This record gives sequence, structure tokens and C-alpha cells, in this order.
Amino acid sequence: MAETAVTAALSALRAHSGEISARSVAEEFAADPQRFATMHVALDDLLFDYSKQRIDAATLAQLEALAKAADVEGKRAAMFAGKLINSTEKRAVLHTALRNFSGEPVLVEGRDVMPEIEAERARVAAFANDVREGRLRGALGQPMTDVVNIGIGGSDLGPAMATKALSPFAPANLRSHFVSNVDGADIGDTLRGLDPARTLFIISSKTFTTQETMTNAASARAWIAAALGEAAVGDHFAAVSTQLEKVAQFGIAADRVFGFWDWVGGRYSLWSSIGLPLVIAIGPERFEEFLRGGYEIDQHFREAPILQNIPMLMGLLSVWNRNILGHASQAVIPYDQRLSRFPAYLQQLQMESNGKSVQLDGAPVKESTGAVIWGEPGTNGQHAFFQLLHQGTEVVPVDFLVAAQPTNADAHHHDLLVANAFAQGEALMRGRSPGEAIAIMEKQGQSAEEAARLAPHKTFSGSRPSSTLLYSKLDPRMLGRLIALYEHKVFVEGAIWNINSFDQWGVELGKELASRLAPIVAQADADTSKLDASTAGLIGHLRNLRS
Ligand code: G6Q
Repeated sequence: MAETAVTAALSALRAHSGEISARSVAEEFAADPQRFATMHVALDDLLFDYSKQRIDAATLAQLEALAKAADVEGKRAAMFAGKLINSTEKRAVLHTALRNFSGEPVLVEGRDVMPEIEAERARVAAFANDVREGRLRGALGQPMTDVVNIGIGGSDLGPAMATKALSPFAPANLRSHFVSNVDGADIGDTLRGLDPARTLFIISSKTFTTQETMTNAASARAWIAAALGEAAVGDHFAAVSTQLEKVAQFGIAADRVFGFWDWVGGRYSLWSSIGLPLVIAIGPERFEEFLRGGYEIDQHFREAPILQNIPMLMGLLSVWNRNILGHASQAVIPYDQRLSRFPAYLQQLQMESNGKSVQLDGAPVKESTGAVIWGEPGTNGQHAFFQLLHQGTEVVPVDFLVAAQPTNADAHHHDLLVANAFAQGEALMRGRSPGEAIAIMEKQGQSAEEAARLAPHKTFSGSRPSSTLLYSKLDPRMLGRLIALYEHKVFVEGAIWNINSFDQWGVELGKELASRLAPIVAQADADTSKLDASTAGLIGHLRNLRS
């Protein structure tokens, strides 16, 4: 039944899109002086402006109807209530419990998980303070100066992105590093110049079986053992995992192992003990501000009416752009250099969550799902791929992120940064007609003939959709808010598409395949006859090149 209602709501939106494409967004602004006023949401020091999207008031009403048809609110309630909404793995989805400050219990299969969350958070805080305050010593009795997190995917992208984003809040004498790739260059380049006696490794892996992480962990262990002796290993390692036995086998003592739970997905795990590198970098108090930022968005997501609800709007607009207007990718451009890893983080969050082709019951999806997410910080992107955003044949909706105030940066630089962010959104929306292009060129002294010749090249279609998230300042609380907004945006999309946003069988496949080929690559005489011709051919050439 619900699917029929969703299909009907999407059909209505498709019919309505004809009216939208008949008018430019600039015309919509000219016709409605209240457009910005009605098409933004201000949540205290965070503003979401979506007035430059290709929509009108009727679109919004129909998107609201779509959300109701898909019962996004009911599904939202099921997630927060700890229902087993990750149906293929039969798990609850409760990253929100990790940042729950309501004082209310959160039940998983009838059991309140808040006491264990709080206990584990307190252990992480105590350990982080020991590292920060120099009480945790290496085997030679020296305090740690360098913390190296070894993890990949959800056990890397979040902590790495957030530690960079919040670097002004970290002490200068404690450096953070992140090693993820199985490519030995990653750990090799990271360790070059580090002092083993002052280096702490955190092995972050939910399963503690991931090939890349286990390989890097073994290399790190050998590096410590070679420099300080085998007995030193225990003093230079800590771990974050749900697999405590496997960690013990690696040789890390139980008081240095921090747990989390199977109801925390890897890409949603930054809020858990996986945040340990971030807690060490910014301290437990700041980390709590980060959690509280996420909690504020949870409250907003649960309580605000659909059309005043930022993640609801972000998700609905994304579905509009993806399914109705047919835009296959979305760019996220932080005008905030410290958010340089945010697009990569969102790539995992959105593409791993919503890159799915079947619905919850296994039937094929009826609509295209997750868009391709990409981006780089502004203003750098302007000097590279923005050409395609302005004049390419593909329209790419953009999210601009920009802070009102800099964190430890020069005010003049920041004014220029903000001006660039706003100017790009304006240009994408307004465009430039051939007549305007000709007028500008003639004013600059070009002949009428030359201006006419160049006009097609200097014309911009306009009406290219963007939204802007304008926030006071990139501090821990705001970073928590931004991440939670996108988490819930992904949830809304998944709820409408009726897919499981919380499994990742495609990632599991990669893990399986690499393990199968690893021995064949390593042994020069291993049999390749059972492989497909291309893979066998590649291995043959590899062997020739190596010999
Ligand atoms: C995240 C994914 C994936 C995972 C990594 C690392 O949602 O499941 O990115 O985080 O594959 O897995 P481990 O933490 O188990 O090493």
C-alpha cells in the first residue's frame, strides 16, 4: 500500500516538474520577494537556505506529501526506538543513542543501553586524558607525542575527518595521524620521522579481521618491536573493537581496549569509542560538545514539522533532484579548508548507505537511488571543476557549507572566502543570458561582431540548484550538527526509496574477493586457470613485470 502511495506522490511530482522547468529560478525570485524568507530554516546559529533549488511552494507541498506517503516519520520513530530496521543483519540502528542526553533510556530488545554507553565513554575519556596529560608513558617512560590510528572505512574516515576539522582545538605537542590503506606507502610515509618511544597506535576495527587494518597493525607492531623490543608492544598499543577476544590475541591488554556494539554501523561510529583519536585530540569535554551538537539535530529531526525540518528538507530535495530532475550526482563544497575530508566522509555515508538496488523485501527498486557524491573545498574547486558546474551538460546540485566566522584564521581571508561561496551560488542560480554577455563585452570595448561570436561561450544557463548551510563557526558542537544533518538526510532518502541504508554487502564482497586473490598474487607459480581470462592475463603480466 505504502509503495502505491509513494509511486503516486512521485508521479504527481513528475507532472508538476513541467511547470517548474518553464520558469527560471531567477524569475521565481523576481516574482516572489519572500522567496528567501520562506525557503530557509534557521536553527539558532545554523541556517539552511534552499531558496536556490529549482522548486516552488507547490513542489514543497508535494514533497511533504511524498514524505507522508513513505511514512518517513513512522520509520524515523522506529529507528530511534531501537527497532531492528537493519533487516538484513537483524540489527537496531542506534548511533543516536551514543549522543542521547535526554536522560531517557534507549532500549535494544528490551534492555537499556545507556548505562554501558556512558561507562564506555568514561573509560575513553580517562584514557584520552592520560595520553593528553602525559601520564600514559611508553616503554622507555616517555609521554606520547604522536597518535597513529590504524583503521579503514568507518574506522578511519570519521576520526580522520573530524580531527582535521577540529585541529585548532588540539594541543600542538600531540599530533594525530591516520593510516588506512593496505598500500605500504601509507604506513611507511606516516612512520618516517616518528619516534617509536613516543608513538601510540590505536587499532580501530569493529570486526578486528579487516585485511588492511590487520596488515598495518602487524607492521606497526613489528616497528615497535624492532625499535623497543617485543615486551614494549603492550605499552604502545590501544584498540577499539567489538571483538574483544581477537584484540586480546593481538596482545593488547583489556584496560586499553574500548568497545562498541553491533547496533552502531561502521560509517556511523564516530560517536562511539571509534572517536578515541578525536577525544585524544580535542579532549573529553570538547568531545561531549560534539556529541551534544549531534543530539541537538536529533531533537530537531524528531520534532520539527517536515517543511521546517532541515534533514527532512535535505533528503526530500535530494530525492527531487535525483528522481524528478534526473541529476545523478551531488557536489558538497565546504568553503572551510578544515572540512577538506568532509566530502570523502560523506561519500561513504551516503554512497555506502544508499547505493542499493533492491528494496527491503528484496524486490528491485522502482527509482534511481543514491546519487554520486563528490566535492573538494572552495575556493580551490572554483579553479578546477566548477567549469562543469556552470556550463557542463550535466547539472550537479551543490551544497555549499560556510562559517560566518573563522576559527583561528584571518578575518580578511574569511571575508573573501564567504564572498566566493555566496557568489558561486548566485552565479549558478542567475546564469547569464546571451544579451547580458554581449552587453558586458561591448562595455569592455569588444566589437559587436566579436561579442556575438563569443556570446555562446560566455552564456550561462542559470537555474542550477544549490543549498547553503551557513553556520556560526566550525567548533565541536557545529561539526556534530553538520554530521548528524547528513546522517538524517541519508535516512530520509532511504526511507523514501524503501531500501536498507544500514547494510553494505558491496563492501563485504570486496573483502571476500581480495582474500581469494592475495595468495595467487603473492605466489609466482600459483594456478590461475580457474580465474577469468582478464584477471588471469593481468596476473601473468604482473609476474612478467616482476621477474
Ligand atoms: C562501514 C563499513 C566499512 C567498515 C570498514 C572497516 O559502514 O562497514 O567501511 O567500517 O570496512 O571495518 P572494520 O571496522 O570491521 O575494520
